[in-house]
Amino acid sequence: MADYGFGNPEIVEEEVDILLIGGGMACCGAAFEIMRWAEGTGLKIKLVDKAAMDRSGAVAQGLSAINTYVGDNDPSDYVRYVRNDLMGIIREDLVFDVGRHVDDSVHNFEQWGLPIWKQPGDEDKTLREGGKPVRSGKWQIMINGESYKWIVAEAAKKALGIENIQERVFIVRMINDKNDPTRVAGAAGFSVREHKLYIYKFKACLLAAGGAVNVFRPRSIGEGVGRAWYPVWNAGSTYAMAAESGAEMTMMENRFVPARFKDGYGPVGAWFLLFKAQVMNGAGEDYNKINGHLIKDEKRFGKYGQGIPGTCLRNHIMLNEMKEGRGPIMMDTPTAMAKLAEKMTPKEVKHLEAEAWEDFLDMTISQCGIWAGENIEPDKTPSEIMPTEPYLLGSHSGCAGIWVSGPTDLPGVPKEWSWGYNRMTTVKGLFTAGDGVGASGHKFSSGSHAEGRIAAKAMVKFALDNKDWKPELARSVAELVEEIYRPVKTFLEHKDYTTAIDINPHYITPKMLQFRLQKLMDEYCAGVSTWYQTNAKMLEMCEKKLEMLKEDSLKMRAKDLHELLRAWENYHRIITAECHMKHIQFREETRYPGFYYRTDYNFIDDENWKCFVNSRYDRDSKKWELKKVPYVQMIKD
Ligand code: SFD
Ligand code: AMP
Repeated sequence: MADYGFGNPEIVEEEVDILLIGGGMACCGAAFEIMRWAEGTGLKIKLVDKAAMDRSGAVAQGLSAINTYVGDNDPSDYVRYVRNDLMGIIREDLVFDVGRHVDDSVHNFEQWGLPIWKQPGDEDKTLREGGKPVRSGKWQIMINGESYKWIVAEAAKKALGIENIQERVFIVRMINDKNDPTRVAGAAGFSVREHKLYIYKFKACLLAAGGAVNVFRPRSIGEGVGRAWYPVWNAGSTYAMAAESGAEMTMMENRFVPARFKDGYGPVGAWFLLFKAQVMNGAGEDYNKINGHLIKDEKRFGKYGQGIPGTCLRNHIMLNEMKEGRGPIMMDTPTAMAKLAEKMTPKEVKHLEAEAWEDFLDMTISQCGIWAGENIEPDKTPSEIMPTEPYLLGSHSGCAGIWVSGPTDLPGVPKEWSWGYNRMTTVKGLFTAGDGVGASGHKFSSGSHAEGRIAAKAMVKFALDNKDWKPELARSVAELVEEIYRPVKTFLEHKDYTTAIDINPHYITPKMLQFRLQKLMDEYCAGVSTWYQTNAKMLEMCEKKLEMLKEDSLKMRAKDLHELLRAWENYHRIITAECHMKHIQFREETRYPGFYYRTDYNFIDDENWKCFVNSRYDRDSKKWELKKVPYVQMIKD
């Protein structure tokens, strides 16, 4: 074996029955649930997270709201809300399944110590005991959530056992079975702290490594780079590894472009829903009132602009204002706070001011940094709002992801949507949840946790049904080491060619490659610099440039473990980006105005495109196949 400079990595091989990949909301849900079904079966279960579970994933900084709590509402209504927000195309079986299970996760969070705001008089009652939460919206409830992830991770660790958890191992490759290429049998990754390569064999795994961030050029520059809304350490691993192992992807054309407090990326939900703040254009006008009619244009937006506008359509109205030169868009925080304060005592007003800060201190601390740095007091000065760069995700207000098997007990669902094990992908033994599951957005933190639990139960069944099956890896250890350490080898072979370590004709640094990916996605695949617009010709250019980038990515260098991590994150981003681009290219309409526009088909075309778009990647030929899959409505309007 080649010598990688800091010696060959130590190889750690381990066989388990079930591997949970990721330590975020979905995997914490799975870890908590799985022991209830695996108890006494002798199944060996392990969780690997790239980071430390207490603060890993999207909930790292905490959250201020739980965006999915059904409570007194009806799960069918939840389906209607998600369908409306995601422009008519969702897997209603999956969404309903989340809706009927999500509250139990929320009740558990409270039991484990998460403070949930209650209505006056109900402060001492838990939700389970019938305590009424403070709702910011119909589906959202307010929490004091700085320690949300700690609390959820603690319960997961306790249930699974600390000895079954491996932190700081970055999984980079799924490995199919030697005898059955339609089946997954293992995963490989490396420690981001030690010089060790891990190879796991298993019967089933939950691939729930979050969504994809930093695929597009971010608005942040210079020292601000690294500030994004969604978690920068989720680099598309879920989508790329699933696609490379042959899993069918769905709705990867979808993305989420959140309107956020500019530069700090502070979420707007609490301000819109709880504080009832209005946004205005640069002239101080309520542009939603003046120009809200734009989305009523039936020729362009069909029936979708007639009711409550979905998230992308709200963006559309905002983008119009900016493009017409009527920016900046401002959130009128002073008026909202003054209105709320009208009926408050001075003490209550002080509390309200504290809440305004705490909303961000609990979830997006950098927003407080911006306020402090720019002398903004939200009760006195409005704050600028702007749509961010695109993110790919399946759990928040987007629905990119993997095509999975659904529950079997719901009426009106096509038989072919369920192939035995809930949340299993089209690859045998490969399950997913949270951001991984496509066509089923608006799960948020709570729904992702619940979905992890749903998958856990099905995985135990799968592992027991396959008790005597032995995984055999299609790839040898030597091949895997060679592939995974390629960036290190490239560096060592060529590092002495020049005197400047970062400049070398034989290699490219992961940082530079990332800039290149982001630039081309931004400029050709509907990023911020083209106002989220693209067309067939631009996509053709994008495709060519991505192909070349893919070739050049084999020349990424890694001078240390940190760069090896960065290099592999980029591989995952590139496959994810390619999938996103292919889907946008295939769908010849503009299904999500405000998230992206196909300017050559700048309208919603229900007649031809009210359907899922699914794709499959062939790792050997490096080709994608795309197809339409009929949408089926399960819940009546
Ligand atoms: O304010 C590997 N989210 C919100 N949800 C809510 O319920 N309320 C809110 O208030 C929400 N808002 C919000 C949210 C997220 C963020 C970043 C902000 C604000 C600033 C969304 C939820 O957080 C989100 O839906 C869930 O967390 C999704 O769960 P999941 O499990 O799909 O992803 P994860 O939690 O990010 O975990 C991913 C894990 O994978 C690990 N990982 N491990 C091994 N190998 C690899 N290759 C890996 N790659 C990643 C990560 O370390 C992590 O553990 S608001 O905007 O609306
Ligand atoms: P956000 O903070 O933007 O991530 O949103 C949090 C929650 O509030 C999500 O469930 C959003 O769909 C919802 N939300 C945010 N802004 C609005 C709005 N203007 N109208 C209705 N719902 C919103």
